[in-house]
Amino acid sequence: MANDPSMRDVSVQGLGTSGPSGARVVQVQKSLMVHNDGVAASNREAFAGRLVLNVVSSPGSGKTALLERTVRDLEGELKLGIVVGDLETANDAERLFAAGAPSVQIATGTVCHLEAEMVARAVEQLDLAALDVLVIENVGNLVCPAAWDLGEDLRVVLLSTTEGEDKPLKYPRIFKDADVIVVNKVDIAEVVGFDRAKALDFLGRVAPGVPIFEVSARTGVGMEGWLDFLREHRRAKLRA
Ligand SMILES: Nc1nc2c(ncn2[C@@H]2O[C@H](COP(=O)(O)OP(=O)(O)OP(=O)(O)O)[C@@H](O)[C@H]2O)c(=O)[nH]1
Ligand SMILES: [Mg+2]
Repeated sequence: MANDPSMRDVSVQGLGTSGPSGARVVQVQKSLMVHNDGVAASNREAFAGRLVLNVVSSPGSGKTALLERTVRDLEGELKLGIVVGDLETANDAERLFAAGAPSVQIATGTVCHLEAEMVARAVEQLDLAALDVLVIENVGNLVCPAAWDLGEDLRVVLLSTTEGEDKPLKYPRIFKDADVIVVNKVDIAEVVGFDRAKALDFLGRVAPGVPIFEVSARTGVGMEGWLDFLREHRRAKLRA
């Protein structure tokens, strides 16, 4: 957790017992964010010409499952490359590679989000010129990734039906910053008692006007709208 902004406060304060710790904490956090924003801007330049997604959600809501299906559904049409962050294991990169996408795993150790520099280093292992879409699957967390620009065009936020409808109200920052929201696991919505109307109402309040796709990464229900959204944004990126 040492690189999460809020946790950085805690750890720096713990060390700074002999000075004006408050001022120094702000300085450290600010310089980290300024540095990150600078690297994110150069990522954006380096990634030019391809659509770049930053996919965020709580652990287990189906980021990798959605991406596996997206890669398979777009095979032969759009070439996706994936950078994926987790605290440990290369499981997700292996799944995504098996689905057909070149994939790079970042093991963040104790850090609960990806930073622009981590992504820049990971992308060196991809043949960027061969990709139409670069996807960054962030570490599963509804809080930490919010502040960190990675150089993406679109921030994709997932909410799964198993998490409860109130998550957009409890974790508004991440939903507020979304460019698109995917509600996943609609195949089991009924059995887990998911109140769809309530969820859409809460999402609409926190992220008004943001497009929402309701899908099942498992069965494929609802995927067409999501895929069309990607196609359209890919075209817009090329025009720009
Ligand atoms: N029923 C159902 N299960 C799903 C769906 N999508 C994903 N799952 C299951 O949910 C679990 C977690 O899916 P992942 O794709 O690993 O979730 P994730 O968000 O990538 O998880 P982290 O990377 O650990 O944050 C797995 O058991 C998936 O099979 C879905 O649409 N319906
Ligand atoms: Mg995953």
